[in-house]
Amino acid sequence: MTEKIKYEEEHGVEHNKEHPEDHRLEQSGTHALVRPENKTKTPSFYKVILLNDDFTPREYVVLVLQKFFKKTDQEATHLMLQVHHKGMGVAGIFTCEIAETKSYQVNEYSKKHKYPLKCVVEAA
Ligand code: TYC
Repeated sequence: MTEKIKYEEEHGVEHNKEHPEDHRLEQSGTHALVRPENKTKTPSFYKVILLNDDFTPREYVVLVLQKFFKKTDQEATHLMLQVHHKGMGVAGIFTCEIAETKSYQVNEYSKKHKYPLKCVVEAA
């Protein structure tokens, strides 16, 4: 598989049969470029954004980033400080359902611990 086709598949770009590379591949018969009539929607991605506040302890934010976003101690500390200084930061990029779930889990977990830490979801 060529880099062009790999890129197209990963980014949900339709192959252009008029393009010499795609045309050649189709003719060679080594790649099936069959597309369903009802085009399947490629998943869109969503950012889970962590917001700064003045009350949530730094250590708790680091813990949340490790627990829900599988960050290492170093990554979590770096991101927490970035959020602390800039006001917000991207904790991760996921498909819609996973992004909403992560955000909900973090917000609920923080409510339970009585901290105002908040996550929001935004299209990537
Ligand atoms: N600003 C907080 C403090 O000084 C730390 C903090 C960092 C809070 C990141 C939230 O998303 C956040 N304790």
